[in-house]
Amino acid sequence: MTQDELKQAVARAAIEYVPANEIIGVGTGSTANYFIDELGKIKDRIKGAVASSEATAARLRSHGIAVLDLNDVDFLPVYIDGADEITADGAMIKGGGAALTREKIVASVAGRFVCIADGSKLVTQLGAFPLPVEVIPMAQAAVARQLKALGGEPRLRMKDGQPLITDNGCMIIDLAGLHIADPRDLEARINNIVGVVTVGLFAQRGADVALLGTGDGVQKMS
Ligand code: ABF
Repeated sequence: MTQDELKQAVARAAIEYVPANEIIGVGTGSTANYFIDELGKIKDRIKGAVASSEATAARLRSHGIAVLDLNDVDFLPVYIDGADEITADGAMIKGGGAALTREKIVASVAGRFVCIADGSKLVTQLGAFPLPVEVIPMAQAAVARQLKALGGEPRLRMKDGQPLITDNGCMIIDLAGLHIADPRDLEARINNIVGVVTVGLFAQRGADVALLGTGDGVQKMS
């Protein structure tokens, strides 16, 4: 199976985690897009969704799914999203799609985080994927210096020759060369750097369930 077919398979499998007549949280990225397309087929079974990015909001609306403001929702039974890397205990690196801040916010309100990914995302140790860190633009150089002191190689994420600007008006530093033995500790340390908005380590609150697409079918980790 191709990587896209694996992503489609886990997206279909994730539908069984969508409770009827509820509002759910929806992630960002190509796997999340396949999930949104599947959600469109059962849109009458749900009340609506809270999106983790403008791109996800647009895709949900294109299927006729109501997109709600998180401030109008007290609780989400489930949040379904992809990841760039995930370990067997559910710790993730996220943010390759530049949506890490809203992803972390929506996930924080959800009762259960269901990660959907092709099997290539499963790793024994996080860090091969450069760690995204969303920063306030005026602080990006100062934050980069402090991230370098942590042992990584910081690179400002660019798009069309300019620094990428997120949905929140911020920039992203990708921190390469890390070998993350203690994701929870590193998440806390980077969170404490002045000027950091969000670090793309989802370890203090990781995935409760992971659906991984493999050649042998969808494998469930929980
Ligand atoms: C999103 O899913 C991001 O946090 C992460 O970077 C992305 C993974 O992208 P894809 O599903 O396209 O592999 O949640």
